[in-house]
Amino acid sequence: MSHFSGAMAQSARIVEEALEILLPKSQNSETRLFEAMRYATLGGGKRLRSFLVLNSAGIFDVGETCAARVAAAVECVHSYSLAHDDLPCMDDDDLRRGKPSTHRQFGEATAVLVGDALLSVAFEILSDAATHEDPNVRCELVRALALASGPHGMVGGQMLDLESENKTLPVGAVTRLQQLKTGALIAYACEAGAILGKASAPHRQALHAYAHDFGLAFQITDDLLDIEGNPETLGKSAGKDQAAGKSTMVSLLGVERARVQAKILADQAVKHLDLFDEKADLLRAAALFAIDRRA
Ligand code: GRG
Repeated sequence: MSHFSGAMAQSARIVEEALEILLPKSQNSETRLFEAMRYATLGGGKRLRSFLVLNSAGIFDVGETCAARVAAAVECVHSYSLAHDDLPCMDDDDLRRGKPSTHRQFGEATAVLVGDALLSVAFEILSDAATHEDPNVRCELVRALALASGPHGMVGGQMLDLESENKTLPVGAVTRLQQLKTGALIAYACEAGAILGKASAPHRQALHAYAHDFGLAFQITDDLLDIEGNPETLGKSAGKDQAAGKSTMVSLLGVERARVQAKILADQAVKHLDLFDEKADLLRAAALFAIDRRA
């Protein structure tokens, strides 16, 4: 196992443990909801956003417990978005992380509630004093996640995505859609470390710029995998974008130019980290992982 994949696996273990403790578990009347929340969130996924939180926090020597709580909150929002995105009224997917999607396992109404509940739990985690002793830091973490996940971020991007079916969008519009739908939460994951560490403005801006290019490179790779990937390795269906008539960087530029564009963005992302020392090496490696991954 390479140093990078070992570090990814370690991040996944840290956030899995945090989520195991933070997600509700009980024998009372809400048992089915709790079970479905745990099904949607635990035991799967690359935990890339957690990796970004833990390693951006690592640059500023933030304690692992605080960073793990923020990573868990980000994974709650991410898992909610996947559970809702898989619903028949959205992307209508039966498979997620190699197992039946949440609504296929628990029914549509429960999957809607799972998403709603996970979003609330994310803010419950961030606003708890255990996440950071300084209430201003907690408030900033909450506000930044609200912006990244709401109408000015992920949900806004999802709306643009739904409206883009069977339309050819210009490259600029596709870039904006992807920045909102996928990029905003990835950017939050990178900036959260800087918020926790009360980083200087230039350090924060550098992480923001890294996340911007990282997010676009990650999304172009997702679009390439949708065309070229194997559903067994992906753990989800492939060919969805083409079937829905969606404009992606791959449909607009073609496979080869899209691949070149993803590499340019990943290299640019790494360049933005120049003002950090070797503590940012795993973030540098993550930018290359974002474009070389198979799932
Ligand atoms: C329904 C509000 C709402 C938002 C949905 C994130 C999203 C917006 C939809 C997911 C659909 C999708 C395939 C988006 C492309 C990029 C992406 C977010 C892929 C999934 O993220 P990974 O690859 O997943 O990090 P794992 O399973 O590894 O966590």
